[in-house]
Amino acid sequence: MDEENSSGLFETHRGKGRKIHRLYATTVLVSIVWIWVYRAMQKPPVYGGRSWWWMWMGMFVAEIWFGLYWLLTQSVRWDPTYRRTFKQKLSLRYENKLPRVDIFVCTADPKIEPPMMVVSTVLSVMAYDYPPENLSVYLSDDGGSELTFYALTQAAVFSKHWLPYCRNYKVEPRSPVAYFRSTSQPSDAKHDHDYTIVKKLFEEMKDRIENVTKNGRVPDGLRLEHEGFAEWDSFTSSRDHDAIVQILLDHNQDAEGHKLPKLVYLAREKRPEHFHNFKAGAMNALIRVSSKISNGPIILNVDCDMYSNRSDTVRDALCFFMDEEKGHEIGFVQYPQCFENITKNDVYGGSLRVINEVDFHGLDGNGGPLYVGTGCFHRRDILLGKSFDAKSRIDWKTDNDHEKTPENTIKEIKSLASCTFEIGTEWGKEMGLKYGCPVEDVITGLSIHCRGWKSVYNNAKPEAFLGVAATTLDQTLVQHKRWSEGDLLILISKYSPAWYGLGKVNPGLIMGYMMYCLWSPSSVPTVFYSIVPSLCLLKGIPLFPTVTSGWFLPFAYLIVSITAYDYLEFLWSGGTTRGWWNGRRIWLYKRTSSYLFALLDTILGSDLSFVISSKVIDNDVQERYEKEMIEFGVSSPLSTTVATISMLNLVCFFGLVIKSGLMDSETRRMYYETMAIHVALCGAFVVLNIPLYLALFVRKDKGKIPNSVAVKSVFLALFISTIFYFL
Ligand SMILES: *[C@@H]1O[C@H](CO)[C@@H](O)[C@H](O)[C@H]1NC(C)=O
Ligand SMILES: *[C@@H]1O[C@H](CO)[C@@H](O)[C@H](O)[C@H]1NC(C)=O
Ligand SMILES: CC(=O)N[C@H]1CO[C@H](CO)[C@@H](O)[C@@H]1O
Repeated sequence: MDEENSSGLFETHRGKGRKIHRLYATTVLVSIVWIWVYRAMQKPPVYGGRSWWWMWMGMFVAEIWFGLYWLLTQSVRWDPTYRRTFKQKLSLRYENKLPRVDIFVCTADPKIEPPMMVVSTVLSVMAYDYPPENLSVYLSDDGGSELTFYALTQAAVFSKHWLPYCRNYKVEPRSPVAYFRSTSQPSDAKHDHDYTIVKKLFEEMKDRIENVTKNGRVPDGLRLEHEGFAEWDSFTSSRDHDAIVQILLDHNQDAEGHKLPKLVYLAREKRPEHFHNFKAGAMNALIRVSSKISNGPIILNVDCDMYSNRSDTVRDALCFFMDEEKGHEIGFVQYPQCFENITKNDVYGGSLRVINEVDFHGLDGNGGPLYVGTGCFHRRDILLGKSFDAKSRIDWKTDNDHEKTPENTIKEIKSLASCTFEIGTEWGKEMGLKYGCPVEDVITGLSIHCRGWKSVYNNAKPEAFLGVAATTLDQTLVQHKRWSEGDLLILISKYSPAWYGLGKVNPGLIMGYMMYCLWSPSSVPTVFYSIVPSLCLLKGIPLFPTVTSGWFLPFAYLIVSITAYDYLEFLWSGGTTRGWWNGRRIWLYKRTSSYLFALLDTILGSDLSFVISSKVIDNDVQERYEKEMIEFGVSSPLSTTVATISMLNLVCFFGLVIKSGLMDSETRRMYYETMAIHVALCGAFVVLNIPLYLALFVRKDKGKIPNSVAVKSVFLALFISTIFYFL
């Protein structure tokens, strides 16, 4: 279908090859059931005069878990859906009636999120190809930092030159940092002249901001430049201060006399005795404050490290909301989380490749992707708690009355951002983002789905938003611990997809949510499977069928076909072979450490680590990252667990080599036949972990495994295997 012939503003395709996939999935399901039957019918192994039934049961439970979990993953592979928008048509029909759009950027700490990065993101969204009188950009600064405020005042000045430059030369991307990093001097004389001027202004701004950031305070001389700094006179600390609201640009004019978007700085009130609910609290304050300033019916939410890489993204999203036929059902439009810092073979699996290219398209087919907290457009009324009503449609043509924004004094606006405003209201419950969960965005998205709305996933290329991915192993593991813990908390909360969603949303979508909610419980069977079969090699206790038995078939088929499928899917999603292999390693590390600790923390109610992953890293870490060497570096319970499990497999592997060396050839042949799957599993773990062994025994750089972790893991591995051997 091309743009002319279809009537809507977007079109939807179903994925290809669904029949073949379903056939394949059926064969996998048969093998899974076959294995269950094997476990149920066969007797546990007897060794040394004892029955090892507990191991057998453990394997059985793990295989039941993996089988059921595999079924969940099929929900997102059953009916993948792809979207395409028609921005030209939007322009033809609605160019003069486009709605107001409010953009929320959230930052929390100037040390972890450098002000220069934050303002670059702000500038990228201010420069959208969209009528500026309908665009308002809000920066919420939970750090309440005058450094960030200073950076924003500088960005406001620079925007007067940057926006006309972007408009005149249609530059992409519109984050100045990304633009000047990726482009060279233009050849056209006039463009070249303007490029040089803008680049100089940019470098000067950057120097000023970085100088102030480095000094950690704004010098008195510079404070006089903007009256807004007076707000910091009564400031005690980032956790104890009044609300600060500053309208830095109120549709002022740029250097060429065109209007600029509104630009607002907000630091909500903070008091030590009031809990602030992290980002959800900031978002809710932004929703209220913006309702008195611009009150755009569409809200875009981006993280401060995710700049916009495409200037037509707002128009793109509006094609969904303003579609005459389907638009009124759509609650939010989610864009993928993409990263610019991914190395070729993606050592930390940070690109979320399969999630972006497979899972989310599948979720879209089942009623909509999750809200992931960044790169997401919402309708304001839906965020405020509105339920779906098939009869109610928005008439965008009339809902664009600028005069409706009431004139409020700043004092009234500030009261909306106070600590006490929400007391006794539905904010955080039925209104705005939900509180009480580390992944507030996912649970908010779920409640929107439960109120009857659909969401859509728009994965158009080039990528619309680009962020910074984790560049050390520890950051990766900590980040996944937080995600998996948050998802588990959703599962056991009042808003669990398992009971709250039941009957309200498509069962396929419930399965999709469950896939993420069950990340952390999956750690237990994975840990069991990655330790016990290897340990059994030491004694020769067979937990799997021998090669010559018919029961061997389903195991062999599953191991080969699932690995091949996974590999092909990764390549299809745009990855490399090494990238896939690296991804398998990180998958194992995440499952055996992040997810396990998330589970323990949830059960014990402890908090082993709640850390915001830092976006600043030093030079030699960056260098090793670019060389794709895994950065172990720090000693933490997470890395110790990873190292111990890997060492245990290495010990078992050596045990096997020694043991089989002492056998005569006939016994050895028998042994390998009965223990074939054990040998394959243990061998695969050892090969997968080669980079870890190198980091443990060979590497000398700072990113190697610290000695304390090395000693602990080697000792623990030897201890566990010795105990088991004499058990
Ligand atoms: C950086 O800050 C210092 C101290 O405030 C000041 O003396 C210096 O001139 C500044 N440098 C630039 C390039 O702005
Ligand atoms: C960002 O946008 C540019 C220009 O449209 C495009 O060439 C580039 O591929 C995009 N970056 C990524 C990482 O997709
Ligand atoms: C924080 C960080 O690692 N930034 C890097 C992201 O990737 C670009 C290009 O590959 C580097 O220039 C940045 O330093």
